[in-house]
Amino acid sequence: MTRRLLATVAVAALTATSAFAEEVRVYNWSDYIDEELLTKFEEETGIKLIYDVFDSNEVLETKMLTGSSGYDVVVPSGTFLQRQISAGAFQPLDQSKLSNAGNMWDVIEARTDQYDSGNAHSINYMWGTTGLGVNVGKVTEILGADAPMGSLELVFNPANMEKLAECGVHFLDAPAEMIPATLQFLGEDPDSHDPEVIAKAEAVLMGVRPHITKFHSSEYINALANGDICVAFGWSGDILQARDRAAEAENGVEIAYNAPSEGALMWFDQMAIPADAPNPDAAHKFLNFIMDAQNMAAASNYVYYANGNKASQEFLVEDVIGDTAIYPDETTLENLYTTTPYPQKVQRVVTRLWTKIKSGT
Ligand code: N2P
Repeated sequence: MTRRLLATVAVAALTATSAFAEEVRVYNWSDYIDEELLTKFEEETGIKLIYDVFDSNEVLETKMLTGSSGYDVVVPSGTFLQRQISAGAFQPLDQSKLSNAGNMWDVIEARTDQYDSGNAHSINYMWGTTGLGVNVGKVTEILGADAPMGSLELVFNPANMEKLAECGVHFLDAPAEMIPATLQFLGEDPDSHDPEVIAKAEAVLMGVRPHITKFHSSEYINALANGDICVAFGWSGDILQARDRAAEAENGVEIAYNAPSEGALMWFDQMAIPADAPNPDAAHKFLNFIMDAQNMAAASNYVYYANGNKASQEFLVEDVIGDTAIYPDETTLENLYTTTPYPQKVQRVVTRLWTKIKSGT
């Protein structure tokens, strides 16, 4: 028996008898970690880890603003984090408990500082872009060899979408990302907070609405990999995971991720500790475990997202650190935009618009 297997058995025995002295509850995005890390954390700390997943910032935000979520660590994206910090939802981190803080990457910290001043409440877990997942074979078959696979035209031009409906298209159920992308397509400021500008997204989205198979923020990984859909507007690493799942299945499906040539959203997912976390001490231990260079590299190598940990980079496989869809070069970076949180009043406009788009009426 290998050492790892022995340790796993030992942890299983501990779990069975509930012999853990304490527990920590983590709420993270789905398909966002190498699960071996969860066992490793329990082995190293003796703390029982309860790990739940979500696929929507809005769902997490409702829990954070209501309070008493019961979670010790959660992972909102930067814009949502900022709004939740203002609402008092998070506690400042105790830096004395984060001995691995020196591993973090100043370039990313400089960017996340705009959402969490001084990075006082959060650490960057992963970051990435939002764009186009395509089944190269099917899309070529349907739209021809000059299909705009790297352009927003693919999903916002009804002429294309009408044809693609035949093989299936998923959109993220994420208004704070889909509306900016629509505005970018129109040549407007994707970060506009002007209700009149935001309203312009409606006609575009309604125009393609009849051809959207589903609004969902995690099913598209398997749907793309199995060939059940041919296009997804989704998150970079998720689409790269779909690419790998298809390759592993040897089902002849070729998936590619393209950040739209018009510009793509760059987002940052931040680990933070709720103000009312039941076990903030264990939460810091979890954060510090994640901030370990090898642990963070293992996570990125598994999920194909870039991370905010400079020291992890020497442990990243070439498929990750060498892929500009994951670690963008200067030219790719120039084509990425960021957003800022909608004020409450504007948020209501966005929520109303999105409900209307989803219902299609
Ligand atoms: C992981 C999705 C994380 C990216 N499945 C969205 N912030």
